[in-house]
Amino acid sequence: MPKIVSARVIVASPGRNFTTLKIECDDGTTGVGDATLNGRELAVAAYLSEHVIPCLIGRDAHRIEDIWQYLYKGAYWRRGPVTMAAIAAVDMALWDIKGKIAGLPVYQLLGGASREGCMVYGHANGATIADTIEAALDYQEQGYKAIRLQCGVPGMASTYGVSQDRYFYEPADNDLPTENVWSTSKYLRVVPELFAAAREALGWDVHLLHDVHHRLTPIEAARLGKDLEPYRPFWIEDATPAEDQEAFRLIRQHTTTPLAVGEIFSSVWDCKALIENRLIDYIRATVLHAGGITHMRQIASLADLYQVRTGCHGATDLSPVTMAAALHLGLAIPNFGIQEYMRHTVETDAVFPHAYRFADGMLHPGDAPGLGVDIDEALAETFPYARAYLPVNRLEDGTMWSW
Ligand code: GCO
Ligand code: MG
Repeated sequence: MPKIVSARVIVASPGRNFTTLKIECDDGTTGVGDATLNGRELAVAAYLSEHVIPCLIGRDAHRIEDIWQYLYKGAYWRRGPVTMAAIAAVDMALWDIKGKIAGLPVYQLLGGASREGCMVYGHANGATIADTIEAALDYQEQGYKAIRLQCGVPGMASTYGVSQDRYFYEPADNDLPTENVWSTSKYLRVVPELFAAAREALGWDVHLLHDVHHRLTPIEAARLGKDLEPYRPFWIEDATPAEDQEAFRLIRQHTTTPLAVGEIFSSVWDCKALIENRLIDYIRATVLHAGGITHMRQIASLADLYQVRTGCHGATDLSPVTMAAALHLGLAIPNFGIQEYMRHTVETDAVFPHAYRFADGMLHPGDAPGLGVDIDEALAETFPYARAYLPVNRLEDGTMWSW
């Protein structure tokens, strides 16, 4: 058996902050896992170092399911983003180790490829509709089959999803939270105009997506879904905050626009009612924030029973380790839908050399044994952690709102 002899947490900021776990076995095999929780990176690092790593030493690295159950049930305090990101990092690292020992890419261990690659969506954004369309045309040119559209809202200084940089989007931008201002009525006017312009410019062969980022009430979300129907969006995402799961029934009653939810979910229990009641079409939970490959596979299996497909979160605050793990799972499961792909910076890619590659609008995890991704620890050390928060959001009268 490959015995776990050491594990360490690496917190580094190559372009943005990442928390990474590296596990080492007595035969010298190593595995990596991503434990990044945006704006709360050190909480997971401490959870791993203080409370998880001591329990791992001496265990058989092959017993992935048993270790998962040990960490989940053994903590007594179940679920939550910090706990589940920590368990996820261990889980990813153990799958990586198993694959390396077997000499197989992880997707082979999960049943083998069910498709040629994982369709991804790119991110087109701009201060104006015209800028966003220009960016979207660029993605179309590069072969993307699916594009997320976000644009600035006239009369508002900043909008979720709209970046300063043409290629890279990074909302965690300050060592104390930036304050944004939000107006639902201004926003609801601009999105249908954006989609109309996009269909005009891009045609009908490309999938178009949009992220509402938890900002609408159920009836406002129903209105947006209805207004976008003529443009056949692939989905609208996080239309209303998903703690209120019943709210999705109301949205459903009014629109056939597909609904995607779940990037902040931490376990199958967050997904269960939405899936079983057929209130959503795509589940966006990830291998990182929802307990690793082992648990995400369970979520996908439940979803498959109800014809719900995956559309896993893949923003830049999920490291290339998560992207690799998501692609192995996405390639293997029967009900893969789409994978978010927000490109990492050059610095991030250099610190995390990886085998996954983009071609024809799809990402493929590659055929390196294990996850096919590593961390260059010496290079990581040259990018020290610096506290960075996501913004907060207020209505125009100062009321706190969802960012
Ligand atoms: C997405 C997400 C991100 C999040 C970010 C928070 O759909 O990609 O909404 O942009 O805001 O991951 O850490
Ligand atoms: Mg989102």
